[in-house]
Amino acid sequence: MKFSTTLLLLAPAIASAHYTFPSLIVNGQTTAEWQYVRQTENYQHNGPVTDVNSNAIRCYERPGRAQAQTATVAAGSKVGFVAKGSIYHPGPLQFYMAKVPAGQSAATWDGSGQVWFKILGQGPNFGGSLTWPSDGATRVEATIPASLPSGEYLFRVEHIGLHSASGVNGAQFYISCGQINVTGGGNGSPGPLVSFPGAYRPTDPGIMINIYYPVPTSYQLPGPAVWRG
Ligand SMILES: *[C@@H]1O[C@H](CO)[C@@H](O)[C@H](O)[C@H]1NC(C)=O
Ligand SMILES: [Cu+2]
Repeated sequence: MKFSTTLLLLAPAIASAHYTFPSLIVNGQTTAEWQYVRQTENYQHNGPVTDVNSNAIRCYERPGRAQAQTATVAAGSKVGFVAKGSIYHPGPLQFYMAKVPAGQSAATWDGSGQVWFKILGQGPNFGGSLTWPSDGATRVEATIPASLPSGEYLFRVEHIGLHSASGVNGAQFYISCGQINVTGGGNGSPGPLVSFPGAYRPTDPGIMINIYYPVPTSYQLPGPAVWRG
């Protein structure tokens, strides 16, 4: 990986600080680590996914992990994740969901296929150098759309560290999938639907980008438009 001298000077000491999303926050309560969240491969080293074409880009699950439980949440309520280590790197925060197919369960379904829709996408604030709403956050949350049909879902958080993203596979993806059972939902039709891997390309303008020089004046979130319910 090549870095420009300018980039290194502007962004010192950024390589080692990583983070995970181990706990779901339901009804304002922080739950135990990996209780409702599928344990990720990086649960000890905290390192990111960098290959958007790998299966790890979906839920970053650790092979052989213990099965997680499924949390009950009301449609229209907020569900969040603890960011352990805090969101140290600059970049966008996104939440996706996927409905568990009939006959399967959130506990065991693998989340494959064109099944994922986005419920939140947070880009930067412009003016001077870019700042991001999730900078330094220790918890992040999204509202489950009130019109979302009831049922079991995977609930995926994604933060993309863009501090060294000017080359292919330089962006750092921090990901977790929670297991939730939505109650009191509506008759909405979530979309557009995408697959993981598949939703992103390494060269997407929101993934391969130098955020330091020249400072961008616009930013395109990777993936589909947000479904607003
Ligand atoms: C999900 O909620 C429904 C409605 O309350 C319930 O019948 C079902 O057993 C729940 N499933 C899980 C896995 O919690
Ligand atoms: Cu890091």
